[in-house]
Amino acid sequence: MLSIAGSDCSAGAGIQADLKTFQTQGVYGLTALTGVVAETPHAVHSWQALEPEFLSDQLDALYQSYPIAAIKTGLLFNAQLVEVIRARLILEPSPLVIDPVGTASTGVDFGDSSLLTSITQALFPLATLVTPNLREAQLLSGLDTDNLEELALSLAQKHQTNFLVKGGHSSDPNVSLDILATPQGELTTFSLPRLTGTDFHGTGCTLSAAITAQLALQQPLETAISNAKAFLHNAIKNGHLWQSTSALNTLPKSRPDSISE
Ligand code: PXL
Repeated sequence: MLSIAGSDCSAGAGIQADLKTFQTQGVYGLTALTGVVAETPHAVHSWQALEPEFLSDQLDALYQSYPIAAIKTGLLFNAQLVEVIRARLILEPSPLVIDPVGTASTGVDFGDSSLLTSITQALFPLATLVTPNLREAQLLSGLDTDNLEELALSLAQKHQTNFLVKGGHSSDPNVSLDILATPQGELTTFSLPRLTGTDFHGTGCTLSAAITAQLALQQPLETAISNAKAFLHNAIKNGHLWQSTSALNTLPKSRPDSISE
């Protein structure tokens, strides 16, 4: 499977999170890089998008040599890079999970102002699933509500594809709630106890990568999401903590420096 995303040098989010997740899920991961971010979970220092031709070359090279079972997109930086991806996926469709990333967990905006619009117009029509967080869902729908069901239903109907609206940034202290809406108006709730204490960077990337891996393994969408959510829950529970710096732990077993027992 293939992740088209940016590099997070601290390896908690971005293409590094995707590759670790693919590996742990037991699928072979390919990567096409859109750009590079110099950052840690606490601070974004700088970033640079790659030239569109260079993304195109990576995709050409991969598509010439590998069968690609499923694709995930992450940080895409600008409309030109989005166009390169659209041109390729129109020629060679496959299950596509879009994580509409525009902002780091620190709140820094990576993309230019046209990024979300171009992802919406160019890629949503090709998507199997879109996974916005609460803020992204509000921006995409134009609705000023915290109601996850309303946001998911509105987006799924508007774009005629499946939307998983993630409640990670919502206010409920006890549960972590994500809502799936289909274009037919069906709703499914995914709920696990919320783990508190450490705010991990890269949870969105890890969840969408795990869903994509599960789809590549031929799981139906709802099973793919609930398996992926359980995987993320464990990665948080077994997370690493080094003084004030933390990271998800997607390794299958917890390590001695994990924050859980
Ligand atoms: O978590 C969103 C994200 C995605 N991709 C890259 C990132 C980040 C957050 O910082 O750096 C490359």
